[in-house]
Amino acid sequence: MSNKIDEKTQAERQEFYDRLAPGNIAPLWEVLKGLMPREPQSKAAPFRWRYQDVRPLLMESGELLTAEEAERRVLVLENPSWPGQSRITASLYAGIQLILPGETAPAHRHTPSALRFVLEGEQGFTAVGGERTVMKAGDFIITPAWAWHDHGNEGDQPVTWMDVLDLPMFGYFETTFFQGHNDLRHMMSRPEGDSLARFGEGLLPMDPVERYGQTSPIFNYPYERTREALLAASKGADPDPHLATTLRYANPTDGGWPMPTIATWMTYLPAGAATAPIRSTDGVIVSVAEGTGSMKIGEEEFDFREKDTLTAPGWTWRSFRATTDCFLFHASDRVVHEKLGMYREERAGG
Ligand code: 1HN
Repeated sequence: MSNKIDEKTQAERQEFYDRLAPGNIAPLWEVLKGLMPREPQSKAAPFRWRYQDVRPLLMESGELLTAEEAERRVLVLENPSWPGQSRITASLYAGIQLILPGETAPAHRHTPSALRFVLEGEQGFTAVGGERTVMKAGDFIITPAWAWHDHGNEGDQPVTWMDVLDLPMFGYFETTFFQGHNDLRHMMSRPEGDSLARFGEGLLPMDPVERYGQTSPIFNYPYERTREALLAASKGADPDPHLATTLRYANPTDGGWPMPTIATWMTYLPAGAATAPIRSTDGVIVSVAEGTGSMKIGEEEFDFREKDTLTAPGWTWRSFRATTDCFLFHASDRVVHEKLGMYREERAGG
């Protein structure tokens, strides 16, 4: 189709379109290029939230209302491109949650899944589907879809963590269900550590156990173990140019990702090291478990330190540079891209 059209033709076409619109009909050829770009053009913006900026605001919110009043006292990390939409990437929600000493975030359940990446505190706990786990900095904890859960703090220091939920996905599909529990805390049916003992030791129960469908039966992947594994793995092989030493979290029953909608992995990058640029279709969230350094996202460079959160849009080059030893937790919707045949990545240089 020629791009040069005269005014008369344009007017004729417009007149035609105007007659289509009232019947909720539209010409594809006017929108085709927008529907089918040559490659993904994420509307998301790259961004970094410094924990030193977020923390004082979070503590201030702790003086304004209780965890119980708030249901969940969270400051949402909003992608600059989507104010008010509770999205950090196109398909994921993230926020920073605070539980003060003695508080409880009341029991409820919902069809979206959640992960917690713990930032601060030693004596916070989360209870999921009848089992409790202590929350320690760097732990990756899962709340499966439709599992009852509540959180508490039995120490004398604040407890904080990053929440990531697949809420925008559920919003898109219009499939969100939510239910409050009658009690502040739901009933425990297993001792602490039960899941890790049964599923997290390279052993599995003899009879298959269907606990949470497509979600890993391990619901706390402790940082201590992840960190140790990464350090040991870094000694056994040269770092990958793009991934350095990266291990992905896994569901021990099938080897797949631990959650049906959110992929998670951790990268170890020693002081002075850097990675070559990589881009992938998934928009990525990074939480800095340890270390200082910088992340280049597209043309922008963000320095970071411990507990900062960063986000990189899909199909945007990203790379790291470590000033001190870095442990970088990642979360994205890559698992969904893989299942739906949408996942692509590209690696440069190296
Ligand atoms: C939620 O249930 C939690 O359980 C955290 O801690 C954040 C954000 C939106 C909707 C539900 C939680 C949430 C949430």
